[in-house]
Amino acid sequence: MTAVINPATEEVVAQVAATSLEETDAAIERAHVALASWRAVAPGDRARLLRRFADAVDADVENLAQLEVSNSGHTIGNARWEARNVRDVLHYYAATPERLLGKQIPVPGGVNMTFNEPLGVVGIIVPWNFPMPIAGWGFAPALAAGNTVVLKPAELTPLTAIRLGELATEAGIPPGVFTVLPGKGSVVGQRFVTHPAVRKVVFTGSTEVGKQIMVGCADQVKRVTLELGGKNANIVFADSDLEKAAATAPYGVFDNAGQDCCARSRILVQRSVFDRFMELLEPAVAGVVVGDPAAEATEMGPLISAEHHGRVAGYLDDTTNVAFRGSAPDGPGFWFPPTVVLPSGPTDRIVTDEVFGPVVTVLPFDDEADAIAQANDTEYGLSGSIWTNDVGRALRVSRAVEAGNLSVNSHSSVRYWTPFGGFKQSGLGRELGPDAALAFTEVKNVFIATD
Ligand code: TAP
Repeated sequence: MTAVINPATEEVVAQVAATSLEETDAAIERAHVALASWRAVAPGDRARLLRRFADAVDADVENLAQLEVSNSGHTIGNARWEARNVRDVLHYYAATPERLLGKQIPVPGGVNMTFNEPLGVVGIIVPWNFPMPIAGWGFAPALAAGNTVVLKPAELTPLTAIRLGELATEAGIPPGVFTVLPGKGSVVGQRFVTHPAVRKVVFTGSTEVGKQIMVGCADQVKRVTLELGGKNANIVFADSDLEKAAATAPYGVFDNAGQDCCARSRILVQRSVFDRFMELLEPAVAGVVVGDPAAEATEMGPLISAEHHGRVAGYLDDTTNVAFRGSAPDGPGFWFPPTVVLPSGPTDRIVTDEVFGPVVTVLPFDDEADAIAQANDTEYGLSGSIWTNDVGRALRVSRAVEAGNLSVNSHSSVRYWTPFGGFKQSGLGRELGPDAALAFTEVKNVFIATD
């Protein structure tokens, strides 16, 4: 049994049994057996089952949200959004089974057509920072394309995934088609990589573990999608709406206590407006409401664990030039205040590493070329923001920044209608958007002779 801890109170909220290697193998076998009947379900019926799953999630939004608040310390507002995101993503991909269109290709001597065939069993490995949405981005398109799914939540945050598994069953998703397997990465997750019946691994987590997954998958030429770390730039030009850029910057980085691969954790500000930006940023940071995640007004909760708190705190010491900080409660809970750092330069560890906590650095840049160079001076390439009122510059800089998800005059990263994923060491492949289900298929090409 693994104790599940509420990070806001440090109290045990549940005990969850860890799936063993033998139980993992048995679940993968059941998923393998279920494949034949699941892929044979008529497309309209598979769509209907996914919509029923979405409706079951919709009816359970408040329960799922409360579970996430107590398990992950997410604010209640965020947790509701996350549960509704699972519902919406299921509805979006419920449209897929009836639209998995192939092609008819003109060839001499006959007819050539293509089919999008399901891959088989898909193994999904989920991190602790967004337990619900990241699970849904994997299982909804995978199921829609006719695959069966085994899913491993993070050890720290299994409760909402377990509940989603129950809701799938209640909605009529057949046995073996979608199985949630709480347990250790080194046992359950690793078995997804090595078991030959698992034909694709969808991994979201650290770049370090992602590299191991990629190496492991190579052994069986297993398909893999990797959504990894980020160290994203928020580039503020002098010609932008500086008030709006400063007022929103804290929410671009401190949302989910900075435990967000898309957190804009490097603010780059044009030198001519640097001081003014910092004047505007200070009250915005002070205004972030940090506290009990169950309270409706709360904007930021605690870090996920004592261990992670130690890791984040390790980035700051007496020599760190902290410009200013927000507030955080005293007492139990893994609290860390929003923190703004003026680093000595772009090579400081706090500028180059993914801190994955509520810590942001602010550095000046001289011109457009300098901003682009600094933004790209990282091994990561997941997301970023550009603040400017010059539409030409917005497009030029968006095209030049090496990242998968950019927003202009906004900090939005994830919209399920559009592809999501990273450049460079931030990942491999794309989730979400209209083509995501195709990433869970193989193209088969069939020639029929007519002559
Ligand atoms: P990891 O330690 O990499 O863990 C992620 C998941 O992988 C967990 O379920 C973990 O299981 C499992 N795992 C660990 N070792 C494994 C192994 N050897 N084989 C198979 N599975 C294994 O990451 P984390 O600390 O939970 O999450 C934070 C990181 O995720 C950050 O770097 C963040 O940027 C990244 N992230 C990226 C994105 C996107 S979309 N790009 C989204 C969210 C998070 P356990 O629970 O047992 O450790």
